[in-house]
Amino acid sequence: MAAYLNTYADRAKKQINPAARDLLEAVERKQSNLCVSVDVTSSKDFLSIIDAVGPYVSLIKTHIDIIEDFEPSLILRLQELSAKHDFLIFEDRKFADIGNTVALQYSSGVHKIATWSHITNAHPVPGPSIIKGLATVGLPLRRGLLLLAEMSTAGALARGAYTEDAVRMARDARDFVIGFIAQHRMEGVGLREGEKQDDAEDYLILTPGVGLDATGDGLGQQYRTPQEAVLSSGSDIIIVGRGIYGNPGNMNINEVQRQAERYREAGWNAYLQRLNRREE
Ligand code: S5P
Repeated sequence: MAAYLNTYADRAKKQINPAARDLLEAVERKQSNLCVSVDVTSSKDFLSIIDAVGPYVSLIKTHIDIIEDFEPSLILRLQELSAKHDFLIFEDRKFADIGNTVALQYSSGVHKIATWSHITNAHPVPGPSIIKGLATVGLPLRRGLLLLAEMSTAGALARGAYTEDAVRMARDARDFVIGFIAQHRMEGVGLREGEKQDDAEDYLILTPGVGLDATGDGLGQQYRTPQEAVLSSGSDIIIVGRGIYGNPGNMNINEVQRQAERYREAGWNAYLQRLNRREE
């Protein structure tokens, strides 16, 4: 049986990367495979959304560079909320440059991402050196990296041979690469000639493009339901943004909380169904 079909708790025990282990433990503790993507531009909205959805998530995803009134103290507030609600932090930086540059972007500048973000992600487009560069900064801090193996947008170029190469790059860097941003599982993908799938391989699949009420956003985004992502495609964590907070200009925080609860339940039920199906 593929390792990903085990419970989150069992899978946590077998992870060699501390961020992957901590994430799976938080998922199990909170009974939540929901990651909320907080794509808003004011610190106030950012913190109020996170405080509202905090009880229902195991992971908060940020785009810290879109905050217009960013100050380093925002990171302290974010860390306080992470401790208060028991979630990990994922800065969705999508690094895509040469090893030396990404190491600087990860460690330095005003945001100093590596100092506070447990997990970050990178496009595999530059080749294995991007992982090497990020690992020089992230590994000593016990961080984990996700590779973008696929994207949720219409016409995405990350498919076929590109996706296969991304998985091979991950297999060559098991200590740091904890999984993929993807729409499907990656077991059996990108095997080299004569190579057999390792049954113990257990990458985390984090899936954006999840929504219960919309099928797209008019700008290329494509949504599937939590059920489709977790049960049909084997995703481990659903990433939901606007499905939860709608239009930030016109936000009712009680409704944001209600939606987070709704998505948590949908994601968790799909996971329970996946476990049950395994026993049938
Ligand atoms: O393929 C992808 C990869 C990512 S990380 N498609 C995505 O949508 N994302 C991110 O997920 C995107 O940058 C955004 O922050 C979030 C989806 O937001 P939503 O509002 O469409 O749910």
